[in-house]
Amino acid sequence: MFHDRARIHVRGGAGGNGVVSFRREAHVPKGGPDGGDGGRGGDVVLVVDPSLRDLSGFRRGAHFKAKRGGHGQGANRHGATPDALEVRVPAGTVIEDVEGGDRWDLLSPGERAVVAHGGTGGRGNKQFATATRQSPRFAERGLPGEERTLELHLRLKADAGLVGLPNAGKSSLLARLTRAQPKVADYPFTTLEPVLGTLERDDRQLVIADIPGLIEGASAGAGLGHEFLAHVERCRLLVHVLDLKPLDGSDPEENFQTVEAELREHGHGLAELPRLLALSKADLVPPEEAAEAMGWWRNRLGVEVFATSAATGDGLGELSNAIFRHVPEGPSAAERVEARATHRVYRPGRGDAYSVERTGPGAFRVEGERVERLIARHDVDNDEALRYVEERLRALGVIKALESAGFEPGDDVEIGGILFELDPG
Ligand SMILES: Nc1nc2c(ncn2[C@@H]2O[C@H](COP(=O)(O)OP(=O)(O)OP(=O)(O)O)[C@@H](O)[C@H]2O)c(=O)[nH]1
Ligand SMILES: [Mg+2]
Repeated sequence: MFHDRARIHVRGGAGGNGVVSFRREAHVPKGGPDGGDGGRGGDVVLVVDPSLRDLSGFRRGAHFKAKRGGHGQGANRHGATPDALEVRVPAGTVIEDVEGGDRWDLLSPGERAVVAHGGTGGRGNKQFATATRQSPRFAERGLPGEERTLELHLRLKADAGLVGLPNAGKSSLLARLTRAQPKVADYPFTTLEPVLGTLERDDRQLVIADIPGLIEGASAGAGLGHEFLAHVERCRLLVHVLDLKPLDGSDPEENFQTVEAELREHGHGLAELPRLLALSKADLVPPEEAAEAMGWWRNRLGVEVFATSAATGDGLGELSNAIFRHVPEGPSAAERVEARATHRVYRPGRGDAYSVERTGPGAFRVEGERVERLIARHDVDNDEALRYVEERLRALGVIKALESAGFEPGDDVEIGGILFELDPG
């Protein structure tokens, strides 16, 4: 069984807390603040491991949690930041955070993506000392790490893809051309998952993908067509496998059109990929008929055409030479482009923006990432911490915004689920 999908949960480690501490020395009755900062939480990182072939190593709904940062300590000792938690995935894994909109595409061995950042550590009380607040009795808490649900899927890394209708003889060709052993049978939809095989020559290896049969409507999702078509997107060459004389009496020309139409409909450049045409099961027709068909298709398409038989091996040497000729050496254009693009596509709005809303008489709510982070970091039951929070809110313009919304000192304010009485001095 080939697993090309998985869903996992990842969570960065929480940041360590800053600490409240004061220097203690003999002869010094009360030293200054010396509470160290908390360390950052560990990241969760996905790394390409070339020894992995598919996503079968992931249990259903597996969770990956990185370690939390160490807490700060007295004497200005900062908490440690743990190593990232590395999760290994095969090359060609596409990672999507459907909710957040982020997407990473991991192609080559060793490539990495930080999918969940650890939370930042809290600052120790030393950092809050000012001329007017020489002995701060508060410190920041570390922030929770990023948390996401990720959909993983595998895009096959094949150089050439065998495409065609069900029963055309694709798997039989792959089995003869390579050492792969796909299932072959005389009914349609024998192949339900793509199978890869390696075409070998002294100096070069190419990966060939046997794609499950495409049917009319595949580009609109029929018969899992979407997914199969997505698999061939990264191929550099398509070998269209066409039954010379289908047993069901269907017309090869119509069959050819059906498959090509689906490739066009799917988009993503599939229709523009170079093509070879492999007329299959040539042993079932007289040699003259096979030769004639070859000439006819060659004229019509202007591409290289081969009459092949997986039964006798006829035409296979020529076909495999042509595959080598038509697949350029070196990484594919798609790979080069994708490798350069940073894998982050979209980040939901973040930062300093906030909104103020009146939720009832003498009650307000403030929303905004930066403001919520501020509250998460501080214990508002600690008077000194609360006073510090008020200072920051004033500096960020939040107090002004509250006042314009009708706020009066002593009113209730809710930020990030925490309700407190705000009485800025
Ligand atoms: N005589 C003859 N029969 C062949 C040849 N190639 C394939 N067949 C037969 O055609 C049938 C379909 O072959 P497959 O290789 O399973 O076809 P496929 O295109 O992979 O089909 P799906 O996986 O269903 O899409 C099987 O019964 C094969 O034995 C050939 O070269 N000569
Ligand atoms: Mg097959």
